Amino acid sequence: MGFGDQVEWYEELPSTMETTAARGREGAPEGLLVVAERQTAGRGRLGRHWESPEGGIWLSLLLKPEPAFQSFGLIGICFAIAAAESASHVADLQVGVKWPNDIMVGDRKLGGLLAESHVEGDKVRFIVIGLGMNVNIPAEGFPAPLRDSATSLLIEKGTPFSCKALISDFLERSEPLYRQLLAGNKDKMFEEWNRLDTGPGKRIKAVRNGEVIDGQVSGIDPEGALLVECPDGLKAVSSGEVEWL
Ligand code: BT5
Repeated sequence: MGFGDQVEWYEELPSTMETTAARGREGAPEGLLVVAERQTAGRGRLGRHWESPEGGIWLSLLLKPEPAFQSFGLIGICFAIAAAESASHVADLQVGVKWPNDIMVGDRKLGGLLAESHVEGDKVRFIVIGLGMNVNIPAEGFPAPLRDSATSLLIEKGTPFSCKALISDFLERSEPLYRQLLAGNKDKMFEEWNRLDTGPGKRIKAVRNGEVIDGQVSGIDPEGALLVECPDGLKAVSSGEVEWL
């Protein structure tokens, strides 16, 4: 089954992540797309809240990578590229990415990616990808604390865009990138990430196994970890919290 061959479209859900995971457990095929026009309990990474008012794209996609997939760190990278390129193409706008999963317009967050793997024993049974993108949300549609850090296509361009057209474009771009990733052809993906990456040159702070990493971002490594140039050498940060300074 191709991406989006099967679609469930809802006016409102708590979170598309849960509905898609439930379908995964029920044996739904790879490529199932679940879309909600509003979410009441949208979430980001590490259990953070994700604002999901009407006017955005809130979707999840079910993946069942075969053979067993190792490079989990690259999944979010692959879909973030597709999302940034779709927004850029549909809205004719410069859209970038920020490690690990942010879709950015300048310094503001246009959207974010979430990848959750569901394991059984030591085998990944399925992965649920979540994409949130602020499409037709006016500035007053965001709660006050987000107004300086979030943006939407409507805010950037002053005109609304078709969510359906954006979703189709995203599915058309992400599926070949994902298939190439599964086949081990990562060169094009890295090339595209490097072209869109807003991180290089910026300073970050992170904690890795109790060690504080403080340095300048240079890019990502072959497993999708963030590469940071520190006074005592190049270090890779693969997970946890990164503070962008
Ligand atoms: C993300 O998390 O960026 C991943 C967001 C994934 C959301 C999608 S929507 C469809 C699917 N169903 C779900 O329930 N989730 C997925 P993270 O990097 O943790 O960023 C979260 C932070 O972004 C929050 O703590 C806020 O500061 C900020 N934020 C929340 N809502 C936002 C919004 N709509 N636009 C921009 N920033 C937002």
